[in-house]
Amino acid sequence: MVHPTAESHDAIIIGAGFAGLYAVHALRNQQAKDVIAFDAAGDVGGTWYWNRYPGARVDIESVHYSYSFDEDLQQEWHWTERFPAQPEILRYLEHVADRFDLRRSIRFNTRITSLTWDDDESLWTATTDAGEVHVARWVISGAGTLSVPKKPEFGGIENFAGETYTTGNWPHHEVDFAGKRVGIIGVGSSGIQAVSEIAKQAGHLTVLQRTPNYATPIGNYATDPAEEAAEKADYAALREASRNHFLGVPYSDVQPSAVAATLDERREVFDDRWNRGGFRLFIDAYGDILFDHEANDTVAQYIRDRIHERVDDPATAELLAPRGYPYGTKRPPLETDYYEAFNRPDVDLVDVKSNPIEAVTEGGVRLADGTELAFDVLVLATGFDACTGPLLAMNVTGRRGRTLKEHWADGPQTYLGLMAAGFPNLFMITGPQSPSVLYNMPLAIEDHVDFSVAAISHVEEQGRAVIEPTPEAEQEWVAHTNELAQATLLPDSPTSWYMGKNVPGKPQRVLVYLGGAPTYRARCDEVVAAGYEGFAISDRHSDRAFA
Ligand code: NA7
Repeated sequence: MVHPTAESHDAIIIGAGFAGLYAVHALRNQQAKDVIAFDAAGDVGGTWYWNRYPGARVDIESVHYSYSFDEDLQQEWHWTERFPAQPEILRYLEHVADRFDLRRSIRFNTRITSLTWDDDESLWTATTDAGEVHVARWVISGAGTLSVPKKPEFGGIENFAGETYTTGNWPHHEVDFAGKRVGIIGVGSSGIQAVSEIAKQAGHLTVLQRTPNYATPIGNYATDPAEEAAEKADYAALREASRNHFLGVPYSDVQPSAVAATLDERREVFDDRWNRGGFRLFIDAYGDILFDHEANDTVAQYIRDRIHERVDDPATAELLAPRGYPYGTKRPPLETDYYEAFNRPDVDLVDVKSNPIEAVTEGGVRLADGTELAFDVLVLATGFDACTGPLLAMNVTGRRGRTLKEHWADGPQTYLGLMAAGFPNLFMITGPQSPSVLYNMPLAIEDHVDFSVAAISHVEEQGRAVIEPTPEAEQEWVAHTNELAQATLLPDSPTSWYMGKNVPGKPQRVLVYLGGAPTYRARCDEVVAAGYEGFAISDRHSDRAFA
């Protein structure tokens, strides 16, 4: 039974980042639906609202990492840098919210605490931490992929007498590092970006590293007006090329095989991609890097050599040089002067793999061998409960009282990474087992929102009310995504969040679709062309009637 004080809408949208904002626009402005969106943040931005740490910067050129849905928007907006920093991306999203009048449909500072499907009414009921109740036929979750910070395995943070900051939940006020002893835990993308900046500001910086990372130069530069004009002259073609690329960027120089190339040829290709920056070394060098150990070894050794060139102290360089897992199987970070930071006399590197962090103490951090590291400021760059965490945090209950937590007890189960069997009318934008973080996010989001909006229209045009994947289609998709992962080197990484391995106790199953964005998009198109193959479309009240 619907709650007596519930507010009723056509659709509930979760989040006000790239996904939630576009979903509000697509459903409300383009489809004239009554929508309400929620975000725990005080304003729009999603990831770019929370991740305000020093050095936070996008890893894909913003000319590509931006919305494509509105030609005037993409023509008029000007990026000042090739890879802009967080404040500029946030300004862009604020501009989008203003331009399309989105804020009036969004409740900020409001978190969804439960989402429950009503089998009889075929409606979702959402409760919020403000005690409100909302019902809607449709739910679009733009809750994000990297929005729930991981709880550190070590205890004692509450005992620390100094200041503690988490990269994924950074305060709005300026943090003053001057003259302070700063400790940073974690050298993923966030930690590596933060180290370069904090090193310049802190009295002393200690970097606590567990697994060294294959970080490569981002190659950022101020926007070149001629390059910008050329890109805007045919933006549509650029977007088309992005959508037809594995990672959603218009790179076109990938060579077939590192193994087949000679040493000199490889060196030339690696130097070129290294110098051009971004993800070119990862995705635009050789096609076999993610699939073949021998190919991967060539680029891994190249990166280690470059690290040794940049770090003065050979022992520090060796500690920073990753070994024992393939390049690209953990998300490769991009950096600016990261390795040079360790040439400063006021920056230290501590290996917490051989000597793990035991606990945070009143004065700093205690390691397993009893060493006490004294800090005034502690920065946690320890990562996220990726992909599944944000959805599970909403306490979702589907058909017949089955929770998403139960459904995903052995790892995520979805169809197309977009919906789960038994959770009707709930669209998970860039959900687990979709290309998501391995596809340029704004484009991945637009594709998913467009698919969801089209599916809603399709159901309604038929005079029906419910769409959900069949269990069989879901099982096939899970098997397919696992098979794709097994064909890559990804399972070889001991700690990769792509595989759910960074969070103790998390089921280890691949969280992303590894067939590449073009194959994925083609599959989605086939599904639609075949009349939403793999989905059951039914009427309200009825249990199920296949379309
Ligand atoms: P990541 O990439 O998950 O990195 C987290 C880092 O924190 C990584 O170096 C971890 O080491 C380290 N970590 C986590 N727990 C510990 C403990 N207990 N002790 C020592 N070190 C620890 O998160 P990021 O925020 O940097 O990046 C996430 C994504 O955001 C990024 O990939 C982009 O897509 C944007 P480990 O590797 O587990 O040994």
